[in-house]
Amino acid sequence: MWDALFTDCRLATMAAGAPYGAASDGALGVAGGRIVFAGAASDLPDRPERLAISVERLGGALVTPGLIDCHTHLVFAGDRAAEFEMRLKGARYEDIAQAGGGILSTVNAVRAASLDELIAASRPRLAALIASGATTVEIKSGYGLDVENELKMLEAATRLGADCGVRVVRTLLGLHALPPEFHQDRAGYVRLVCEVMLPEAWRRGLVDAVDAFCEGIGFARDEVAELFEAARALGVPVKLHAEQLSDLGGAGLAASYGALSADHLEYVNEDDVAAMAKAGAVAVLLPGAYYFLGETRRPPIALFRRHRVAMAVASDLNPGTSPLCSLGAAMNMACVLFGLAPEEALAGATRNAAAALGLGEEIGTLEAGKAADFAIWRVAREAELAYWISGAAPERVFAGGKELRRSGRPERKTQER
Ligand code: DI6
Ligand code: FE
Repeated sequence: MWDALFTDCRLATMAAGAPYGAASDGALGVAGGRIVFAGAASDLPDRPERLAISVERLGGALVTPGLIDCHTHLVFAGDRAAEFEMRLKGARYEDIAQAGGGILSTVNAVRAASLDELIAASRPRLAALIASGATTVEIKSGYGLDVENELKMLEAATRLGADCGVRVVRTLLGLHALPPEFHQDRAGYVRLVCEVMLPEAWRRGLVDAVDAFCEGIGFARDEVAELFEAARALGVPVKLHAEQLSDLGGAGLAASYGALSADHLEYVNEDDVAAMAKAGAVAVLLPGAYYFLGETRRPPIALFRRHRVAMAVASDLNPGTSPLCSLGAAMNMACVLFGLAPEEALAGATRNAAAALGLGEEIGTLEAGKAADFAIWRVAREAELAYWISGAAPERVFAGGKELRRSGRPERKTQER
């Protein structure tokens, strides 16, 4: 017997092929935390009551894969509202960074926080993402910038995932900014990240991928290449913040290392888009940062489509450039600001986001064999998921077949037969 069977619903399976991969009179079967059936109710092998312990009719609701936020910096302490005020008065993000503010002000707050304080400060942000429908969230380090504090951030991310019952994918972002103590010694810091920070995080099982900020105010291509060599030697997957504010050829470099994704990409050139297509790297679009920084140059969506580069959409949740705790809002911005179709935005927050995390076999679509991560939405049209500026609210969210408790609403008892 299956554990649960949901019927009388529309399934947006998001399996590759038709938009939404929709089944209108759908059914979703779950057993042992995995999907055992996803398709038309007429294809069920037996009568519902004979198949599952619990059978629920969903009254025509829409069921989608659990959303996947494949790019966040949600573990941090403090905030950057003062910097926001400075920018509104005309200061540029890059100038604030160069004057020692920006990322480094969050580094000071993170270093001063204990592990428990960091977890407590970050938990509401993860809870908000879950309330927006997320069942998998990637979290980057990058505000510790020394071995002890980067490990503390990765530990906080690990604990948050376990506490909240969602899958958390941890990315080491040691090359996010140059810490003040290495001001005269860039090469020394890059060496520390490659030779100590990454191997130590990997040895402790605290890291799933590595990332770097390849930018004029971040790190150069050759410094990133050094990190990617170290990651390759250990077998750690790589991804890259590339071409957010200028074109340094980061996306091409990432592609040459078989990166899972290149992220931002406002300034990417066509050769590098072609290289990404060849490498199968996902283009992760981060409209929250584009919006919050008041950028005007959009990522080249038409080129991604033409070269068949898969596009993901993520929140980039961080205190400096994207204080955004809703994946639905990021989907809305991807449509309004970048011109994605609503089904592209949903694919970007499900199937393509899974690929950007190297988890395409495990999550991202409603298909038999995958984890039973899904969300139920009381909407009449699929496009509504990208329509609300603040994001649509899922009625219920399941991760690994278990219903997640959401703030303000007691856990719902499943109807037993
Ligand atoms: N790009 C971003 O948009 C964030 N990090 C990065 O590499 C910004 C991080 C911050 O300003 O705190
Ligand atoms: Fe980012």
